[in-house]
Amino acid sequence: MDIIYTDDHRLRAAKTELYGGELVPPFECPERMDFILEALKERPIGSIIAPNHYGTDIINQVHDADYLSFLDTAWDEWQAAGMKGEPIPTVWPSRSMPAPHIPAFIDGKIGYYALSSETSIAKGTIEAVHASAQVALTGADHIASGKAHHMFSLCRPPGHHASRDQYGGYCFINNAAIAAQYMRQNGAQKVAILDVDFHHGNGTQAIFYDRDDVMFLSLHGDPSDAFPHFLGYADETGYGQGEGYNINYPMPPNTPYAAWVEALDQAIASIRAYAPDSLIVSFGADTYENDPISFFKLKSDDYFDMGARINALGLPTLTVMEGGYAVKDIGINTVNFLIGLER
Ligand code: Q9C
Ligand code: ZN
Repeated sequence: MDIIYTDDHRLRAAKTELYGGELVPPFECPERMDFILEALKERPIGSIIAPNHYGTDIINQVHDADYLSFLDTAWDEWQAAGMKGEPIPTVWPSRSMPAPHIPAFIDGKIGYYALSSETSIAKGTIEAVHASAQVALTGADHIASGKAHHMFSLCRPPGHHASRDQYGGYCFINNAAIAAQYMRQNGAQKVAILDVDFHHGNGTQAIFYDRDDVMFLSLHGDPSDAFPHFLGYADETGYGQGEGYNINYPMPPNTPYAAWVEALDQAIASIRAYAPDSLIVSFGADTYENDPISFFKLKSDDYFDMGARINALGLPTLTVMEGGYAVKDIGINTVNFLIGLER
């Protein structure tokens, strides 16, 4: 399996994340990629290739134009307003302000376009975000064109929390969603997205909620106890045409692989019944027992089995990197998954 990767992710090097009432170094850091690259060097599974450039057409089909131009200028506008730290939202259009105008001043705009406050924007963020999107599109192209049966898009920053017009949870452009949209435009009638990151893929769910041509399935920490808290419950099953094509598997704190894999097998059975032309796996290594911000109890060897079960579907499969923060083990666990996928 070949890997799409670019060093341009390093342009995203924010200094701060709002965590536990303090500004700390971001969990979503460039070193994450170094550990994965190191593990891929020790156990090579294919070539590491640079992304192609597909422009912004597909990105514009998934995200709103005003949101994308906000991302383009947020850092500059924040600087111009004389702010000292990195852009972090402090105000939102809350339930009691239900029909918001889009404010002109950057403080208000940030609150409008952010779904959470831990993710600071920094100089270079937007460049890295667009590079990550091209990494996803390149992987989608290899699958859609039939050039490859498996591809790994080593995206950073991740994408699954980003909705049509909101960023947060370390995500800005939804890489898995644009990959799915690319596949739909290039021969696939039906695409399934299986999200195995610890966190619910709220952005991906929202983007495809009313569609039956892209099925979304997510295994994640129960949102009652885990980020993003306000989406990812089992009763969210799709809307309109999309009814029945969204499936959530929330699981409680300390879930071990033995319980997690029962949900995976159910998800796999639903994907098989849907019979998509291709599969996208939103892969996060944050289900790991030692992940610093998550609460499942998966062990390193479990990732081989996870990959092998997904491979048994026999579908052309693009794996897109999402989260995973136990930096020293994220490489081992990610490569274990990829090796499992080819078993
Ligand atoms: N107390 C991804 O894995 N904050 N994003 C968690 C925990 C946000 C995770 C706070 C976590 C976002 C792509
Ligand atoms: Zn995650």
